[in-house]
Amino acid sequence: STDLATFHADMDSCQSCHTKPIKVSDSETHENAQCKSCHGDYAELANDKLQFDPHASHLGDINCTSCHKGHEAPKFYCNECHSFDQKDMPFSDAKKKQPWDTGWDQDKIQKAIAAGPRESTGVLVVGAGSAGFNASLTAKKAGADVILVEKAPFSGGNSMISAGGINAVGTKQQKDHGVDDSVEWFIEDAMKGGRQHNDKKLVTILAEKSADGVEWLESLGANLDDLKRSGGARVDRTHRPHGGKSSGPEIIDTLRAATKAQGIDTRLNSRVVKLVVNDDNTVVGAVVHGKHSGYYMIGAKSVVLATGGYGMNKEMIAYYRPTMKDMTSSNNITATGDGVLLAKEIGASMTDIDWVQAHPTVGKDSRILISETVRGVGAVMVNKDGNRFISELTTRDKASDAILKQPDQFAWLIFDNQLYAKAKMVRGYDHLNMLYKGDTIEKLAEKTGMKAADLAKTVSDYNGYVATGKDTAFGRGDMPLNMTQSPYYAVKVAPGIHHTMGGVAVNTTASVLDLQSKPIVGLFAAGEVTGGLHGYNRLGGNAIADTVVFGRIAGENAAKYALDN
Ligand code: MEZ
Repeated sequence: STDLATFHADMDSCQSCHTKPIKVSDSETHENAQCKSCHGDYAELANDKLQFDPHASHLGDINCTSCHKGHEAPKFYCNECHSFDQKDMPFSDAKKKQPWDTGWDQDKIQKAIAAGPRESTGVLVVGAGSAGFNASLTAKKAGADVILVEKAPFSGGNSMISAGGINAVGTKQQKDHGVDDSVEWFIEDAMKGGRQHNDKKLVTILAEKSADGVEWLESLGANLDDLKRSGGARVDRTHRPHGGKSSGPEIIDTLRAATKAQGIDTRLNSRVVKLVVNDDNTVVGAVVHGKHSGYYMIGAKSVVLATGGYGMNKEMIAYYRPTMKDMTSSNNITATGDGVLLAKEIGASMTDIDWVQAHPTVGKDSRILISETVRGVGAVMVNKDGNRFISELTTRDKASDAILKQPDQFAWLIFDNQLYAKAKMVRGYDHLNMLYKGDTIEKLAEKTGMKAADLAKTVSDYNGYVATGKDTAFGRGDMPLNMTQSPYYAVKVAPGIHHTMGGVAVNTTASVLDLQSKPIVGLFAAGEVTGGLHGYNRLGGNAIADTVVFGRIAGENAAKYALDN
């Protein structure tokens, strides 16, 4: 046999990968270190002979054992969104089951509770995406002991695959770019985008603390120098890494490294399966299922839920938002709503739980998000005939609704070579064979099936609006590029599930509320698992801002509670 384990054992016994005696931690830390010590890190493994380099991907620096399995066939994580084994259509659907989609052994959970805590900590953070990392780092800085657990074999959550950036007002970047903005405008834009259903107190905190959030990420080493406009924002306030890099891996790699540098006990392959409460419903810990360690209880003074949304939980989507049950999802496979289910079980209240955002531009029949950045940088959106039908910079709910009213319910994003040169992520879509290309507008129409005369008129009209600075057809506010430089490109898009706005009810201290709107003592939450901040529709760039601002607030208050009790 040539499986990885046999191959390595033949070379140098089981100790090629394992300690002696063999003791595998849930994070497979020793094994991953062994992989890198022999094979080098991802930068060293980069192989420019491959069209796609899985070791230099937009996932950042994830564990080797996320894909490579010693004793079984590899499971390539990239194939959760792409299908690199298929030539024609390199996309997967969103319906696959993951190991954590199975039921849990209630007997073993009860036994773990009866046995009492196997260990104790001040703060237990559940979910290692941006909110969880920010909560952990802040709690640790405040002096609390922290354990961070993540069910997946890699950290990063949905934030890791986010592409757009983080919204903030009053930053140095806005000053340097001469952007006039205010906290009031930020609040008004978010409230308008959320159809005035947002919790204004939460929105105000987000706006007021957003610049501090960007500075904090920069202090940890993230680059967020670039600025762009997102849908529903009146000015450029979405902060991104310079050079067109996706913001998710930049932020997550930074947070992951900071967490490691702080020595925070981070456990992968470790799923929280139950919150444990005492007789007065105070949270006193959680039962964890570890891949190698089985069921055990961690006693904790406070718990922070940072488990993300439920955009990849088909049953929850079908239950809460039946009209979207057959839609694809741009989400990471980890977004299965665990926190909502865990909190509900102990009596937490939910806010706007049935509000789910469809992102208007997910690659048609794929799981690949065509970032709002592409429109922000200048792409134009047309229907199957080649006609515009809405401002490209409107909010996502409106854009998605408008696409679904077009013939065949899809749209094209069109752009020229100027945009291709400017927005690095577009080259990624090209590598994935998602782009149609024509040397002239007529050729592009021919390739895509659009009506040549309609498309030519659309482009000519649009170039006129760019020249006068006024879009008299649909009132688009910002038109950074005209469409004059060959070749021309198009990518086919349709709405897909992107963000679950609803979730556990929280107050301004990130405490989870019960059905009487009283804090559940010892329980905090931050990020997409919560509801209220975004109302009925989130603005692009406000999710990462949420995870940073409220992740930090949750971490601070969870630490304070842990240290005081
Ligand atoms: O915040 C987001 O969801 C975002 C900016 C997404 C995107 O289109 O890139």
